[in-house]
Amino acid sequence: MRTAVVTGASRGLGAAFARVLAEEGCSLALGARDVDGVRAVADELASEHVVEATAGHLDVTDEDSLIRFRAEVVERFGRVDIVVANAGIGSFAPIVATDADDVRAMLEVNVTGLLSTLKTFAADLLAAPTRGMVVVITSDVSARVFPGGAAYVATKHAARAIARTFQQEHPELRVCELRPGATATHFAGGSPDRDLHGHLTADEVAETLRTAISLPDHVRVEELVVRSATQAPDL
Ligand code: NJP
Repeated sequence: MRTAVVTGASRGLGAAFARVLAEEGCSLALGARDVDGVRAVADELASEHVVEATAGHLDVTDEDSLIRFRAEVVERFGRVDIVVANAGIGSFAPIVATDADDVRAMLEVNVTGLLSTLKTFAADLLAAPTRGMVVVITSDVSARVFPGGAAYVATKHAARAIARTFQQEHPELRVCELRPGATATHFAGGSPDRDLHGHLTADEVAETLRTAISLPDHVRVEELVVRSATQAPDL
């Protein structure tokens, strides 16, 4: 039974990815800063899908927090086969209205936090009995730009570069960049209950993860892009 780690699993896409992983029979190790929230997700999935699920405090901007979380996971399950690096934040403004604190916060979570997550779990993924897999949740904007998104877009371009570099540094692993379009979650002050025009649901995005984790070990799904059909196509 594979063990899957999901960062930022207390709600939104992270919780939806955890559901798909549970449905595919993975043991779950879920982390987020909202411990009550992430425990509720783990408890619900464990009872619904008869999988083992653990949840703990995790702040990806704090390397000690990652090290503690990783130690708990390894003690409980003894292996890590899949890491879904999902934790991320976003705030949006035209460049002339940029708030430096917002930029620093995004860089801390979306870039430094991602690097630290990969660093923390690299050895476990390389030692996994299956071919270790990393799924990096970037964005459909990881390879394009739009007005008002400069800082967030820059962090997701960086995340795409980090995912690709990690793959080159570890060709024995499978790195998948999952690029969601606008999705109805709490992201950037949004709401999962919003009118879905132009938005996907978190469950719709998470379905694409099922493909990547269900294919045999020798198949590497390198990139998944998913957008609402009502969103303008990327030309
Ligand atoms: O957002 P939200 P999503 N350490 O706000 C966690 C990308 N994306 O699910 O720590 C650890 O509902 C936070 O947990 P907590 C986006 O860039 C989204 O939509 O308890 N965890 C929560 O569980 C991001 O990478 C859209 O506050 C931290 C989760 O992250 C990913 O999808 C479009 C953390 C965020 O849940 C998931 O975002 C797109 C930290 N320091 C890309 N800081 C979209 N929704 O439209 C935050 O292109 N978290």
